[in-house]
Amino acid sequence: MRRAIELAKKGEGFTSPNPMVGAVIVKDGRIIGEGYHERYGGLHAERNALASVTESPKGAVIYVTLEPCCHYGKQPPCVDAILEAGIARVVTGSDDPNPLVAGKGFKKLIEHGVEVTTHVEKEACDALNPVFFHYIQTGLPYVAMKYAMTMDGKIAAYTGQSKWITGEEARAFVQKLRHRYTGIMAGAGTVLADDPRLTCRIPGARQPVRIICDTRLRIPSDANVVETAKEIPTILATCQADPDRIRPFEEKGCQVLTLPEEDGHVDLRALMRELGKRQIDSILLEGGGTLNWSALKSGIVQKVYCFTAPKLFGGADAGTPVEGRGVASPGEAFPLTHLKVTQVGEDLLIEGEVDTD
Ligand code: AOF
Ligand code: ZN
Repeated sequence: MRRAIELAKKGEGFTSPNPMVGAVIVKDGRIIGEGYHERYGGLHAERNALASVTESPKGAVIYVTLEPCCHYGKQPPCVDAILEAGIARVVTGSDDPNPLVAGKGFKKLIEHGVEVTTHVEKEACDALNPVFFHYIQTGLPYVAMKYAMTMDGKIAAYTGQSKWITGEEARAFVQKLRHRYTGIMAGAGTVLADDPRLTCRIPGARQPVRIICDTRLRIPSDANVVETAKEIPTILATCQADPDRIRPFEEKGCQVLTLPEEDGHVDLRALMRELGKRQIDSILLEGGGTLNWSALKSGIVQKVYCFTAPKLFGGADAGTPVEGRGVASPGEAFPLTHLKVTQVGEDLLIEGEVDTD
């Protein structure tokens, strides 16, 4: 199963909105086939593993990180392929919450006399697909808030300068995140201040869809994200409905979503529903303090990546990662769980999950 997990990871960034899945076929204690889900719409892990066998898989065991599917989607059911191959035993890690599968895969295998063992290395298998599990159950994107700050909690000096807070390795790690997440979201303030491209600069990587929250449509129509919208999709989320204001952006290839207003900003829950409908299953939120607060308060954030640089800026007016009004007392804090701390070059990365219950 650990080998199947390694294989699954090779699909990272290419399978969304479907899961990363790996499979290994074992006969008489030897691996006779391996496969993983390589890209969205392509063969499932199980069928790739069966296609690679070096000898007959009759009577063999298949280890799969996710419950095999039993429905016709872009691909025919894996359960049928497993039965046709004469596999004797199926060992799985995660259950599939997809309503089209959800236990029906196991049921069909058992009905046909296949031995089924579930929840092997379940935690490690589940850790492959938090995005898929969230998206398939809610229809909403999985949102991860990412920021880089100093040890005194500043995301810029008092002049607004922020290049650079973290070192090269941490910045390279962020590039990997941009490959992994389907969308990347920032606010108008970031576009006005830095005119970023918000692209992934790893060769051969997938480019995230860019989502800019701009309540009043303040960004200039010659901003980098607008000028390149024909090559890399750019979605502008705004409360502005005036067609004359929207037209220049649409002419340059941007998709403009006019949404209701909530507390003076774009209604982020409405935006998430629209993005979910467009198959955007995950978003890396690289916002400033205002957008980060709105996102947190509206309950759309699932995860936080906090890069902490070993330096101090000071300054009462220097920006911080989450601003807005904040909570009135420590008891009202947004708690984070499942903490993970790693050193990335000279910086620390603290990851946590937002407790949404
Ligand atoms: C995958 N890859 O390796 C496995 C999946 O439209 P389809 O036919 O590609 O089906 C997608 C569903 O199949 C997906 O939501 C999940 O429930 C199940 N398993 N999907 O893309 C795989 N094993
Ligand atoms: Zn399948």
